[in-house]
Amino acid sequence: MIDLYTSATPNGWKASVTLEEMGLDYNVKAIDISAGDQKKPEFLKINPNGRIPAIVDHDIKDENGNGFAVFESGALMIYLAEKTGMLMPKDVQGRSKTIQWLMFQMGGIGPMMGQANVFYRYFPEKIQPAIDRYQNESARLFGVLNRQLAENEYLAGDYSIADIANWCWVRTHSWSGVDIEPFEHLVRWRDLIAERPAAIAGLNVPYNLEERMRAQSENEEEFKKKARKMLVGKGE
Ligand SMILES: N[C@@H](CCC(=O)N[C@@H](CS)C(=O)NCC(=O)O)C(=O)O
Repeated sequence: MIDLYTSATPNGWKASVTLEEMGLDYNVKAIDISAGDQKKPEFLKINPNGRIPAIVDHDIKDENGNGFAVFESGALMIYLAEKTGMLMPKDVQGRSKTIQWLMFQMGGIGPMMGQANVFYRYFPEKIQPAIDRYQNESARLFGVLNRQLAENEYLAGDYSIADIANWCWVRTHSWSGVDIEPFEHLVRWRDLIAERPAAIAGLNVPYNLEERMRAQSENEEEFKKKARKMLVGKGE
């Protein structure tokens, strides 16, 4: 059995959508990142970086006889793909293509959209050059995905962990203030994956997303305050 430590964020959904797609049994351990659960000593033993997501695979023991822990969402997805033989080709080139588009998300889409969220959404001071920089870079990266998807149904051959990783972020584009309507192939792909039962199920981990969105829009200021507190240690 696998324990999944997660929150309702794009990086968290990457793990839950992957587990759902693979049909693996897993226990959800909700981590309240605004309360700082991810910095507690017991969680740092699982993820020394103090962030979600992380998994502990109790089917495999580490050198101390504990379940095997995996942190960093991209590494976690590769681990699960290799464990199950699903969602990543086994031949060297196919595997490399999948990992290339996965790393594109890890090193590009995630950090750029993440920083766009910080400067556009969470910081009270509106630093326009920083907002422009991260939104423009996110849009440029969307253009790269769009060009790849113009010629390919999915990013790297068949549907894979690379699609899941990018999709979990791209679908939140409006939170980062970046429009995807100009990218018609990206919109097609976004809508295609959104219909997958496992994608829908994964987005509802650790709790019902629609209910959360409703609560969040009613309390947007409260939500932003918590996010600022997490980012800079104070919420005002
Ligand atoms: N590179 C990491 C990033 C993980 C990450 O930034 N997680 C965020 C949520 S999306 C988090 O745990 N934030 C809490 C914090 O910054 O303390 C990964 O892909 O796993």
